[in-house]
Order: sequence, then C-alpha cells, then structure tokens
Amino acid sequence: MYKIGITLTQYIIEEQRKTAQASGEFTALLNDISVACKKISSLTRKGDLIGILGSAGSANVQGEEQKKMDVITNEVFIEALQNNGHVAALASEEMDEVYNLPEDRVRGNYLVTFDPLDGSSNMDVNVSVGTIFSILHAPEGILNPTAEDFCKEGTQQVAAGYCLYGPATILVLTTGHGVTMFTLDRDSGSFILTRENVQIPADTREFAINMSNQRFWEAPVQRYIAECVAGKEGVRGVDFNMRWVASMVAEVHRILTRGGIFMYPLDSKMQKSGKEGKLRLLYEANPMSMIIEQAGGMSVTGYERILDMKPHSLHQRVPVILGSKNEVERVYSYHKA
Ligand code: P6P
Repeated sequence: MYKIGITLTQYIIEEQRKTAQASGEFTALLNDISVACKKISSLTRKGDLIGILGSAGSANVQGEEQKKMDVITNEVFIEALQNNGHVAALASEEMDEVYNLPEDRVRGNYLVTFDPLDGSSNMDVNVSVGTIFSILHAPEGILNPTAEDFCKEGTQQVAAGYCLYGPATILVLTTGHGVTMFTLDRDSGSFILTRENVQIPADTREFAINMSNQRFWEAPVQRYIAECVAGKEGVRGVDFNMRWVASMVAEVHRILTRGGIFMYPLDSKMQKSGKEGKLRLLYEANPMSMIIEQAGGMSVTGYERILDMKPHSLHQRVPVILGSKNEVERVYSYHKA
C-alpha cells in the first residue's frame, strides 16, 4: 500500500524498485506520458482563449471530422514520446498508419497506442474529455515496427491508462497490479496519488448507452435495457438511472468511482455500413478493459472477452459492454441465451 499524497514519479519509482531487472525505461516512459497529459490538460482549459475549438477541416482514418484539438493533442503526444528513446513506434486514432520515429531518434522497448483526445466533440461544449493510452512491448531489434506488431491481444498490454480532463485532471493507471488514481495539483505541477486499489462495486443500478440507437440494437441489448427502463414495476424489481456523457473516459471514470455499466453494442446501422462496432479496439476498448478488469469489473463485446481478441487491424472497431461484474455478466448471459 502506498501513502496517499505521494507523487506519480515517486509511485512509479517505487513500482520500479519491485522489479529487480527494471532498467528504468518503463518508469521514464510513464513520466513522458504524464508530461503529455499535463500539457493537454493546460490546453483544454484555455479553449476559445487560444482559438483551439472547432473543426480542423480534415477527417481521420475513420472518416470522422477531426477537431483542431484532435490534431494538436496528437502532436503533443508525439513530441512527448518520440525524443527520449523509450518507444519504438506509436499508433493513434488520429493517424492512418503506424508512426515510425525519425531516423535519428533512439528506439526504445515499448509501443504506445493512444486516443489523444477521446470525446473531442465535447470540447466545443465544454464537457469533460480525456486521453487514453495503452503500452505494449516492442518487437526485439525492429527499427520500424509495423501495424502487425501493434495487433496484440489486450492481455499482452504492459500497462494502460487514461487522463480525464474534468473539473479535476485525473490520471488513472494500471500496470497489472490494480488501479491507481492521481490528481493533478496545478500549484506544484505534480500528479498526486489520491486513490489506490480501486474496486468497482459488483452491482449497479446505473446504465450508460446512447438511447438514440435503440431501434438498431440486437435482441439481448433490447431486452436488457427494456428491463432497466421498466424499473421496479418490471422483472428487475428496482429502478435504474441513466447517464450518457459521450466521452468514454468520463463514463469509465464514473464506473470506477461508483459502479455502472457502459454499453456501445453492435447494431444493425453500423453493420449496414460494414463496421464491427463504434469504439476502437487498440486504443479505446483494450486499455479501458484492462483497467476495468484490474478493478474487479468485466468487459466483453457481448459474445467474448475483449482482452482475449486478436486484433486484425490497427483501427479495428469492437462492440463494448463493460463495468460492474454482475451486471455485465447478466448482459453476457442474455447474448448466450
Ligand atoms: P456517440 C467519443 O467520440 C467516443 O469514441 C466515446 O468516447 C464515446 O463513448 C462515444 O464515442 C460516443 O458516441 O454515438 O454518443 O457520439
């Protein structure tokens, strides 16, 4: 157990001491990521003051309109990670291909995938947004890793985390030994350990889903949500509450804090356009699933455990149903019925 109040740097150095052969590279990489998150936090708080809201006038590989802040925060992450010799390559929601480092940069032992500003459309309406990141081992001796090197099962992640830019800026991290939260102290400029060994309540009465897609959902999801909406007059015998922020980072943080179930299931509308889901496996579903499972929750597509999936491409999409174990278990059982 750590002392609440130590800094992220102290925490990761303590963690490093537990691993005899640790080189300190992983510690330094986490520090680089925290520097990027601090810079993004500072930018998100300025908004219109520095003209960073609105559209960038471009589209990402998903064909989605890029916001100015999508492009800016992507650059912040690249700058923070490419110069210190801890990564071998990067992959981002905002870049079609793998980002190989400039020839003269030293390669490190890690690969990082990231969504630099998840929920960025919320920036224009001043609602919480976040950064999501996932860390994998880089292939030995490969100067320029390929997309194939990133397409590893979520169980192979070395670490995963997010940074939520809300009323407070909170960095949440797991290295496979539980989930720890750090709150940015703007006076000192340090992330301070504020919660450790985070555990999600196994039960919940709060669901998060975009109800406007209801007519497109598959039967198991229709059944589950109808039962929640029926409340105490229905088979569940209790009333439910609903939330939808349209920032996965904010939804996951709420679930880590008080329980809940988050659902972006497969639907017939996305299937008609050839999509396998809404959220991306490598830099949204996998890191969030590692965090959720490390906090005692569950994360599935409806049909399988997300962390067991072998990705077929860099920007693969998947359905996501995650959160309080007993509630996700119930939805999973409806899909199996
Ligand atoms: P919708 C943000 O664009 C995102 O990827 C997730 O953060 C969020 O949960 C979801 O999409 C919101 O989707 O259809 O409600 O806009």
